[in-house]
Amino acid sequence: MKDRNHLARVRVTHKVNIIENGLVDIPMLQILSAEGVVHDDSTAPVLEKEKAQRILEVMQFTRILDERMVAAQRQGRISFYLASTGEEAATVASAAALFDKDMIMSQYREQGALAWRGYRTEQFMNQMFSNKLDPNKGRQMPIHYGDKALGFMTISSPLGTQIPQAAGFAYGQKMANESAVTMCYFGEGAASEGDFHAGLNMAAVLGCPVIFFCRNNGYAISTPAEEQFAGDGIASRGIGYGVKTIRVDGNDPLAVYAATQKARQLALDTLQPVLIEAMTYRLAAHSTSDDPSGYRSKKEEETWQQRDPVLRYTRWLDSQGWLDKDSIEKKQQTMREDVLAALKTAEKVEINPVDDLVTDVFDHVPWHLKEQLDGLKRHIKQYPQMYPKTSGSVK
Ligand SMILES: Cc1ncc(C[n+]2csc(CCOP(=O)(O)OP(=O)(O)O)c2C)c(N)n1
Ligand SMILES: [Mg+2]
Repeated sequence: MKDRNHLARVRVTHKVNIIENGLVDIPMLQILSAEGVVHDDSTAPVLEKEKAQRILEVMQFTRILDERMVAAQRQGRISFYLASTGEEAATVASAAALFDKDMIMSQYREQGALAWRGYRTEQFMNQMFSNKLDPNKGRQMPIHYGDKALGFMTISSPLGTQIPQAAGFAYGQKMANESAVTMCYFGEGAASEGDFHAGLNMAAVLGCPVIFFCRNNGYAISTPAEEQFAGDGIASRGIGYGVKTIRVDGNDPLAVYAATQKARQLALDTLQPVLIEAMTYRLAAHSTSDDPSGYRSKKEEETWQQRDPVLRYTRWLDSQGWLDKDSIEKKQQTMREDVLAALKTAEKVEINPVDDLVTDVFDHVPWHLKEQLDGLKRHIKQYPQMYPKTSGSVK
């Protein structure tokens, strides 16, 4: 049996030493300035033209989808939406640095990563309108997307659940000798959940090739980061768990791409997790149920609008001679039209039969669910005008 020595890494001191917050300096990688200029050419990632242009297109698509769906919620067409405005670089550029065979487990504000993977506009719509074409059969709130073919695990509402799941999934990838990693997205607020700590520790101890990607956007609904934790962000926690850690400017697509590319390579080469803390800002409201004017100033928002990742990246693409302004404007117009057309189509598709509420979970529907279903059917029969067959006809 091997002799253990848990003092092996312990240095003895003869003074009372206080280890303070800030002792470990965790800098933030930034490759592009807010003006879209590369600080140091030697650190810029190599990106071919088509991929570089697609990153912009997907960021723009995400922003258009967000604008349109917030409006659709305001018109009463969907019940809920959650925009990622201001965080498009964090999600799109990180997904762009992955391979298709890598698994993605996300929180809920990562529609950019899903769009990068090729989730189609009509798929977004069918999910949000809970219609018959939604693979989740309308059992989830809007924005709880998932797609097996694209390697994107279905989103779940309770915060942090995907973090230990991602550690486990990556462990499976390692056991199966797959040359692939798991990408796990979450917010800095979710990092307060016990699942974050369990997930990171498990991944570090078991050696799981997982990238923990924290979007530190400054808020968990109305709670600012300074009221959530006293430590140096989320990055400092990675070090505590023995997880290799990178802090990156989350509004800089080139830095996010470079950091994720490096993290992926490290995770695969060392069969160890890597934590990325992307410093960004939630320019949007938390969700359509939230009004940020009650807890933050316009001035603060304006400061972050100056750091708009889409604008920063557009300037860089232009400096490369890779920006065709006319075609970009045309493409954006087409995206707006496509989103609107897909929305109109999806809201006309029938919603799922109520029986779907109780199927797929138990082999035989238990009596208490059957009783509730029968009660619901009687109720619907009594008030048919309140329960139209398509969500587009809900008043
Ligand atoms: C276990 C659990 N607690 C509370 C909530 C309610 N809730 C939903 S989102 C959210 C804030 C999460 O903030 P963060 O992780 O920073 O993500 P962001 O919304 O900023 O992208 C909270 C508290 C929840 N969904 N699950
Ligand atoms: Mg947050």
